[in-house]
Amino acid sequence: MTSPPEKRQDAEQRMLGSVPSMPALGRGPAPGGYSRHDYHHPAAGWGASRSVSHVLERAGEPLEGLRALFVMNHEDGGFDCPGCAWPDDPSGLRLDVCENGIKHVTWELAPAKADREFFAAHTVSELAQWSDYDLEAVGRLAEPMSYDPATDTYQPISWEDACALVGNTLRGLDSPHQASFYTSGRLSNEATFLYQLWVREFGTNNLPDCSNMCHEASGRALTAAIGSGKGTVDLNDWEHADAIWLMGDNAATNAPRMLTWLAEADRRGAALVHINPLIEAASRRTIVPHEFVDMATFHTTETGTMNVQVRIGGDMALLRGVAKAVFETAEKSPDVLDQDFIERYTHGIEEYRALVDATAWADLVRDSGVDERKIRRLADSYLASKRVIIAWCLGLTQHEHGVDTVGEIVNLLLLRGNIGREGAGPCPIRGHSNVQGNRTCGINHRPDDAFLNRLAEVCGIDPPRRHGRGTVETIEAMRSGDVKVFVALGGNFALAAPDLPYTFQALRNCELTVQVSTKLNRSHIVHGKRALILPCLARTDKDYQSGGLQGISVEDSMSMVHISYGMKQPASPHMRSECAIIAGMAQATLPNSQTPWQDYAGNYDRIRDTMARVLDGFEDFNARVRNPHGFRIRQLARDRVFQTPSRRAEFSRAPLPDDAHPGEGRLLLTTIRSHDQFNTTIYSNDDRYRGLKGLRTVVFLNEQDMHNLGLADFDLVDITSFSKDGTQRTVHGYRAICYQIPPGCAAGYMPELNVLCGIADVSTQSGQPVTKHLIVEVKPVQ
Ligand SMILES: Nc1nc2c(c(=O)[nH]1)N[C@H]1C(S)=C(S)[C@@H](COP(=O)(O)OP(=O)(O)OC[C@H]3O[C@@H](n4cnc5c(=O)[nH]c(N)nc54)[C@H](O)[C@@H]3O)O[C@H]1N2
Ligand SMILES: Nc1nc2c(c(=O)[nH]1)N[C@H]1C(S)=C(S)[C@@H](COP(=O)(O)OP(=O)(O)OC[C@H]3O[C@@H](n4cnc5c(=O)[nH]c(N)nc54)[C@H](O)[C@@H]3O)O[C@H]1N2
Ligand SMILES: [Mo]
Repeated sequence: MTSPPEKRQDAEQRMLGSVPSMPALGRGPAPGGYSRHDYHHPAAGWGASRSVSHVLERAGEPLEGLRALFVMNHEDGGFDCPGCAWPDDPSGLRLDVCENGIKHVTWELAPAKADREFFAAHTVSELAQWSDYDLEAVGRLAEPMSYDPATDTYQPISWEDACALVGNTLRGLDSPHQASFYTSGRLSNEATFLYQLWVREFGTNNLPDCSNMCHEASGRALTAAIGSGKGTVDLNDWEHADAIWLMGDNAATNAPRMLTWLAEADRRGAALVHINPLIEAASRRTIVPHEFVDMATFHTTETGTMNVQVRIGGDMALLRGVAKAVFETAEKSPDVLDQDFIERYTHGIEEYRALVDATAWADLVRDSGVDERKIRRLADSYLASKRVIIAWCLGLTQHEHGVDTVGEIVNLLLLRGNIGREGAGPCPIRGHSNVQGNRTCGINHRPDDAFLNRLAEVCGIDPPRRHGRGTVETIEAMRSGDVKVFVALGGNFALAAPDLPYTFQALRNCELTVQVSTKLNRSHIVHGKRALILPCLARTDKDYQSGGLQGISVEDSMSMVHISYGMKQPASPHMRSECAIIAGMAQATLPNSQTPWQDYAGNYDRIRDTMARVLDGFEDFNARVRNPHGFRIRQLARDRVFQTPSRRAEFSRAPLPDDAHPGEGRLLLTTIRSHDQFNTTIYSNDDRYRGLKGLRTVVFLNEQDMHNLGLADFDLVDITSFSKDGTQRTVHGYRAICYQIPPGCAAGYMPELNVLCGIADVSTQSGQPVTKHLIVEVKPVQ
């Protein structure tokens, strides 16, 4: 790397879109040609298998890659897919793998080339100019490294010295609240439990996690409404639903194994409703991924019966419109409401009904962007279905009113008793493979007293009671100097967070940043004054401890907990398991601790025994987790036991948001994933189902808006966002693309566009960055 400094400076700035008059750089591979066409093929199928063979080829380990697949998500000795949190098929009949799962697994199987030679050859300033794709493409991290400011390189450090550095720095703080401990949702249940135990024994609840940017709104709304932060349905319910609504979820890309269930639902005549500003691939046709006969004969299955193209942020108005139509019908036919259920199990319907009655159709139509006729059709479909599942993902949560919107989903379900019976219920589609388990096992910056009391009693510690900092609060505190040490168990905080330049500065302010990771990423490049990279085993790696080969457990989107064993030798002998790393850091931090850290790290059964005593639903954990398909954590709300203060399911009564219109000349921008990425990990610059090749620095616009702005496809534009606090941010050199999206709405990719989400752009309801609801102006580059 010998390019002159001023040129190199450009690459970093262009990835942030901050160089005027220059096309921005995306975070994928080096840009080449680009093109766009309409995608008419079914989702999954041969396009998927072609894309998979490219990934395997590029990884250079095709055999390993394939062998891994055949044990993935299988009950005996398999490992849990490190991709999304969609459950495994309990019948075991389906080869439950998908294109994107294969990409994630292959990504983990890389050789450990990020070693001391690599780091000696590249300064951190140089690496800052590399794309995020190039950083991860180096390979797995091989050994612990410590940042040396004198040479601006990472240098090898022993595990003992690394742990001592963490322990000494933490003990040197004035208060434990000056440290913050992040989790990304891949951490196993066992490592999660140890992590929060270390942090709470140390003395803080500063446990931000990726959930603070993901489904926080769902958890809060569900807890208020049904007394549990989780969905109530399982796959058996998916098999018995008469209608499945999919709101704000791009299933073909982000939970592809769901396609199998959507196609089967369609075959038995269930109504499938897709509510999304974009018409996504799962709402068209699919080839069910596991049905190779179908692939060979090119037999496709419908996966969509109705598309409702809601305005960005218009979901709550849409749901309320459906409720209004249901109440209107109930005036003539009261039985369309499940009176028995409502009387026995719910609270607040009269106030809710009055609120809905008082809302004019004109407001509902304007705010949802969907006409009254279509809303009434949706209501007819709802009434025609005995058993309804409403599933949703980020399109609903990353908004100012995410909590209220999820509350409105529950309202609608409650009207017809669509909860706590077969084939019906609320179903948040969780993101990372163990993000739900992380919360179950104690990652929560706002823990409740009951949990802390159990932890205190069983583990003999005195956990802090004061609530800690979530993700955005942590960024602000690092920026102000209130948090001085940042530890991350996985993830890529620097890039996943909002307001990238602000977050970068916050991380750089820290005295020490510690990243426990599998691959090199931006969060190692944007670091504190001192910085550690600690390489850990991944889901596919065999994990040997003093007690022999260890398995870890995870919980999927539908509360199933099962065990997972790695299947290959680690790519480097210096990697450690996450449990071992946490135990090492904990011992160095807490020299007088009574917690048996080394016993825990030596045999995870020991951790599970303790977890069984602390966590509800984990009784007899060690035995039950070894059942062929694990076990389901009992969901009381599934049995109509609602642990709310009223002991009933609560109708929420939130006013409609008044943010439907961003102002003259402005658009609402939502940030989404392409088909070829996993959050901040970018596999290629393509987005197959949206027909786009070779480009990530784009903004999708409605035809009318393109016309008004005088834009043709691929014209360069600048995008300026307007933050809640009155500040503005601009990315330069993006390319406009005409797309089927409602007028006034725009979409582009995360993490590139995270620059546009100001640090103040956080929901007051959930603390989540409102990354699906940014107010922007798009201007052609002159
Ligand atoms: N392959 C792959 N799988 C993944 C991930 C990945 O990056 N790659 N990420 C994982 C994680 S952590 C998560 S949380 C999930 C994310 O899964 P998704 O929620 O599907 O992720 P996004 O791409 O952000 O897509 C949001 C969807 O919501 C729609 N949308 C945007 N705004 C609105 C709105 O206002 N209303 C409605 N109704 N819809 C809207 C978008 O058009 C898009 O279809 O996937 C998980 N699985
Ligand atoms: N604008 C915008 N921003 C968003 C979102 C959005 O929709 N729009 N979505 C948000 C959401 S839903 C989420 S979940 C966050 C994601 O935020 P994160 O979870 O922080 O980010 P990831 O990109 O999933 O993290 C990838 C890194 O995790 C590490 N890793 C992978 N596997 C393992 C493992 O097994 N162990 C350990 N220790 N490390 C591992 C690797 O080093 C890899 O580089 O981003 C959020 N940011
Ligand atoms: Mo997520």
